[in-house]
Amino acid sequence: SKSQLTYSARATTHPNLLARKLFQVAEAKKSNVTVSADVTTTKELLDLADRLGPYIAVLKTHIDILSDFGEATTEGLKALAEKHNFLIFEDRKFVDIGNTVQKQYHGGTLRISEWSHIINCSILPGEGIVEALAQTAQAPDFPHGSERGLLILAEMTSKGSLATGAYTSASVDYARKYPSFVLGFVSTRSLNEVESSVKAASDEDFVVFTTGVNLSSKGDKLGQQYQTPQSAIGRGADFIIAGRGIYAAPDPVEAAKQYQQQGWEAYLARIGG
Ligand code: 6AU
Repeated sequence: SKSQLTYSARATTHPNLLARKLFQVAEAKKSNVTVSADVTTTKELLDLADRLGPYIAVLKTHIDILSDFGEATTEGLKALAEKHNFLIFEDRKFVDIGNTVQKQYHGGTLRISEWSHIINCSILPGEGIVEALAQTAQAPDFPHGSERGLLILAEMTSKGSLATGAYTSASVDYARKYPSFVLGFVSTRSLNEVESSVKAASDEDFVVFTTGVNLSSKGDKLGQQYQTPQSAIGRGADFIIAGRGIYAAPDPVEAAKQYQQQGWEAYLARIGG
């Protein structure tokens, strides 16, 4: 497993170009925090991105919950990602046949492929969804090819999640089959021990994003289940995702700094620093 290595070591050797960038950003900013900016207007989203930008590695959006999505949203996000050196992760959770997800990802109302570095999908439809999204992002005429990557939603944090067992192990299989596009997983732990029918490449280094991270709550009334930054990183997370723990805190900037510090200390402890 590569989880004992520093982010900068992983940045130099990683087979995936966007993963290299992600690790470089984390190292430069000393942050493994992804903020889940689940607000519902462009103004709130861009305000949060600008205020929290210095303390985060990734900004995660649910772009379809905005009541006023438009050109100003995506232009604003792109400019702030440049200004603060963070990556954008649209949490669209694609889950359909290949022909449909290609149209949802590229073009359409949301034009996700134009502005989002990272996307995620469920593998419920089978391998074809990964193949279809990779085909779009890696087409010869697609302009941002080296800056696009996919996280496979291999597990979920909600109570009673069905993303377990054979589903999780197929997630690992597909990640291994499309290593130039799949960055890694959204999962609650490292998946190194999960059995897979596909052999691991010698330079394999999937990136683990763990969500459901919150310092002040154990869960919500709709089945969300939380853990702390320390526990997530102890279980193998490389990046921690926090939503309400940060944006709904009395002072979101202070909260972002606190998650940044705790996430970084847990990472340093893991690499033996
Ligand atoms: O910290 P919260 O509970 O306010 O927000 C958690 C965020 C939300 C969810 O849509 C998302 O993380 N999420 C995901 C993702 C990122 O794919 C998977 C999952 O299993 N649980 C989860 O909460 O934006």
